[in-house]
Amino acid sequence: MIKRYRFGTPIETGAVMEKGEEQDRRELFITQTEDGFCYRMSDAMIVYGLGENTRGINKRGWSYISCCTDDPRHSEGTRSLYGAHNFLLLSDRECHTGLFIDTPGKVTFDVGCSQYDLLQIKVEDACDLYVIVGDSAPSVVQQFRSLIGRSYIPPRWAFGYGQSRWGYQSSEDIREVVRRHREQKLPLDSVYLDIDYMERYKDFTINRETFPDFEALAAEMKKEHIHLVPIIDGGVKVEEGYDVYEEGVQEGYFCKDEDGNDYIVGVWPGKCCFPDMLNEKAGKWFGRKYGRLLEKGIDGFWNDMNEPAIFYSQQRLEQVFNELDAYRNQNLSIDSFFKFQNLAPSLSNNEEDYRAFYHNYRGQRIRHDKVHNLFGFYMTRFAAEAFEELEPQKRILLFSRASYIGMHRYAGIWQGDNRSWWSHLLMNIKMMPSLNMCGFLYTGADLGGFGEDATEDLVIRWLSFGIFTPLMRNHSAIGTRRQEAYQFARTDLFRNVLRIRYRLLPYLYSEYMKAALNNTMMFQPLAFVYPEDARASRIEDQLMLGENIMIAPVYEQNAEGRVVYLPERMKMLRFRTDGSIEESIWENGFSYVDMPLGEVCIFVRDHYLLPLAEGGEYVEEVDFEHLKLYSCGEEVKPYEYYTDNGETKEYLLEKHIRILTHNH
Ligand code: MIG
Repeated sequence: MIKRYRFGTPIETGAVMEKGEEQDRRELFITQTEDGFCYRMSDAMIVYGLGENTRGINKRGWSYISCCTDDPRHSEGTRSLYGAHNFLLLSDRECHTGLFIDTPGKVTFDVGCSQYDLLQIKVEDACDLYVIVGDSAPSVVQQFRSLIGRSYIPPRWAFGYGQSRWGYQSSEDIREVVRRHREQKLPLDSVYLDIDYMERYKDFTINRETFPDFEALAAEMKKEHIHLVPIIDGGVKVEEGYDVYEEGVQEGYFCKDEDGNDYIVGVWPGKCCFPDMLNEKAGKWFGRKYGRLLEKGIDGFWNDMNEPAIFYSQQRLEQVFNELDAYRNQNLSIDSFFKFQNLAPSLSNNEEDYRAFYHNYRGQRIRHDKVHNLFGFYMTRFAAEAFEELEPQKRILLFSRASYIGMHRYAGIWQGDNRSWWSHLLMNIKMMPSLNMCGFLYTGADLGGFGEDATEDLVIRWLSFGIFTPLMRNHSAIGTRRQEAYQFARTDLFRNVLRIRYRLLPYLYSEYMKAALNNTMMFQPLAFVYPEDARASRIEDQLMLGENIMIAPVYEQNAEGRVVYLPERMKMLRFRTDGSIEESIWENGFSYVDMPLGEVCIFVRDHYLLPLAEGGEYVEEVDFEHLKLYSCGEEVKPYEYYTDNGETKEYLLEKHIRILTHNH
């Protein structure tokens, strides 16, 4: 049951499909405070949700701020990442309640941080509050998901392995990446083009000096079953003669400052303007520009810097220069030194700058901070709507860095600038169910870590988890140690891990499609499947993946295995490095399981089965028809196997589901 309560007159976000009738606020079970809501949590209550965020699956004990932020330090202390996902699920034995705060501005969730038993929510602007009651946690999620609409469905090739790096400078660099994967028999389906492919970081341009043969390259790659996936940035370079800039100026498509002038910020290309992504006309115009790359044979994109990230605003830059100058002849002491030192960093993503420009949204001038969390959403939405127009029959890969709930219908997200740290591998694991609750199914983190130097063992372990995430992309920052699968000594271990992904593809794709079409989760906390098991409800480093299996990744350096909690007896499939699979039965309880580097262990639930393919070096090579079934127990639940052509948009469940029961 879903009820909507209204507080003030909120700005439309586009998050939900149908708002439903407004309810009487006096019936609300949580307390309304001066600036939000307050609720006393029972000791046993677990608070799930909040999508893209740091910390645990259980969000208790910390406070989070929904405010899309480009912050490359994802630490325990971080309160905001790139997405704003205002959904919580309060769950204990007696009740399961979902809360969705629909408002495009800032929201603070203090989940027992200030006071351990209080959930305190601060909302800056008007909002709709949706309260969802169900008889189990999954049922609340399913209702919420039906409220916000069906999740994005990518083309099937996008479930293949992708290689990315900021710093692939030329067509030759791209060819080399592909060649080395193919030579080493490391499966691969896509190579990402970071900002280096553009002419001086200008959206929708190609650097013809370094990518003279861009179209031919795309065609050649396609023959090798490789898709090129270029990046698009949120800011448009200010440059005379650059048509996107000039059209934007002429048509008034850019965000304006207080006085109605185009608002100028510094981002990648230096000075930029922000297209008014919230404005219908401007958004459509920007969206259609993606067509330029579609025409060149591109069928996938990633949208970056759309929080939107600001390195500096022109106004503040001048101020800071002046202030810096004032310190020049001072004796910098404890009072002044730190102020001085903070001046330059205060330039980036400064809150004041977000209050200094305006959108024209649904005919109204609205200050940016009031709708901040919608910028990346609408940039992505207009791109997706343009694809719908330009290529109505075809699925196009699209994912974004910034997001708000509602964007999940149009695209996926990646989890931003993590680092090559073991703790970030664990964070990646914990974030998956939270994201799924909020509708984001097509998602994954930069495998191997984006910032800092990766080590071989970290990349192998991270890939060993990444083989389960729908978006499986190895990405890293310029200047860091190279971390492609062929860069390390033990290529055979990488090959083994990547091959497992391709063997799992029929199951992963099937589970993805069912999750999208039934509004269910692909990654669930153990508690969702074993609600009666108190131990299971506290396990955060193992996940249920689809209906049939459990995973328990290794996320610590030099570990040779780990303790696994089995809520019931299961069959473990050990994928050995020689390609064979060893099967063993494990009883319920805690067990130590050996998991040497390069081996992967998957737990099949009792009375369930796991279908596996032979594998392949790219998705198209995988045989989705002839599968080998591995089952736990004699009598297994028939498996509802979803397959389709992976390209077009007829998704009907009835048509594409087949029942698998035993090997033929
Ligand atoms: O300020 O395009 O998160 O994936 O490689 C950095 C360069 C800008 C941030 C993205 C990252 C990408 C990088 N971008």
